[in-house]
Amino acid sequence: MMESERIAAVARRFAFAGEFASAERWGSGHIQESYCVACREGSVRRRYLVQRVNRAVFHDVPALMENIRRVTEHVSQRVQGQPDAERRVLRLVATQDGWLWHEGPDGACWRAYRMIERARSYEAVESPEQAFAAARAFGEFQAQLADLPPPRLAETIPDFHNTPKRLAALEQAIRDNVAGRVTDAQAEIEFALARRGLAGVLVAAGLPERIVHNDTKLNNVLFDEVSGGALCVIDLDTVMPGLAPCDFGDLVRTATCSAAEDERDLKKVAMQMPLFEALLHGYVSAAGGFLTAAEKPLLSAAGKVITYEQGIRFLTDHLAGDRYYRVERDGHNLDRCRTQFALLASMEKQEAAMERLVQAMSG
Ligand code: GN1
Ligand code: MG
Repeated sequence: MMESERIAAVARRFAFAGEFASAERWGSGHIQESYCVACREGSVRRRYLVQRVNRAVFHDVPALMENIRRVTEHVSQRVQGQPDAERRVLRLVATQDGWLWHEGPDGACWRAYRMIERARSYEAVESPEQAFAAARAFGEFQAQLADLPPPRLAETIPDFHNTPKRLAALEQAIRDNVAGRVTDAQAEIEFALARRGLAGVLVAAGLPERIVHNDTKLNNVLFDEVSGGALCVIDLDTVMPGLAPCDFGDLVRTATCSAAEDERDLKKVAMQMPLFEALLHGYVSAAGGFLTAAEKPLLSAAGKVITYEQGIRFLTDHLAGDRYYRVERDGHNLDRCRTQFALLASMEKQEAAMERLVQAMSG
């Protein structure tokens, strides 16, 4: 079956308004497979985001979808009454039979969201104002979920930001050397192992558990195409119990650097202090009210830890033969790892300045 026919068949299972018109590949995620589906009803055209859930990564689809249902319904109540409320949260669309996902005959699981129109995301940050807005959006998201009623959300990927376990997985991948790539990645392996001390900085700090997003890449914020303001955060697959500084750290990783995550020219990779400052102020403007005295000081180290962890994850996947992240070229995960480690080295050089900003803000 042609891809478009396959997506059309999936789309027809969902309670979309109108007739299927077209489908195209969408977005730049490394894990899920996304399509933009357009439907037509008379002269009205509506678009939906249809995603195939990667079951190799998300083992418990019912638990994943129940998390997302609870989170989106809760945030939707919280934004009610705000201008443009329907564009401030993702909303699932159920199947014709009322299910939150559709399982195809081939075992593939699909889900659908309403498309948030006149909105876009960015792969690289364009201004301090944008960094501020992205960080504020993730801080607001944490604040909106602070009073989510029990039960505890499911852990869709256990130990997701458990950096010591990520390090242990790297060490295992080095021992297994299944793809025979260890020799060529020696420099990166040494870089990683020389910084083992970073792994425990967040997880061993005794921080409170909160509901966090866990994948706060800059490209997981939607901005209004006209005003440029942040509308909402997307990619809710890893929203689960976790640590607030991890969310801030992943923002620092992705929004202080204007080079792409897989940039091969490492000279372009640097942590830019004005962007760090904008992120810090944006995040604290929304989250400052609930962050504790244990969490706040860790905002200076969070970027380093998460950048380190992400470098380790890319390196591990490279050594394992590219089984987790989607790759588009040979050595893609190694390139991504190098970018992370170059960014981490840049953060190490600017550590004292980052600490000063955080102290000034907490004091
Ligand atoms: C993956 O799917 P995407 O691109 O939003 C990954 C994140 C990584 C990120 C690195 C479930 O996110 O944890 O930080 O790639 N998501 C999962 O770009 O592993
Ligand atoms: Mg994403």
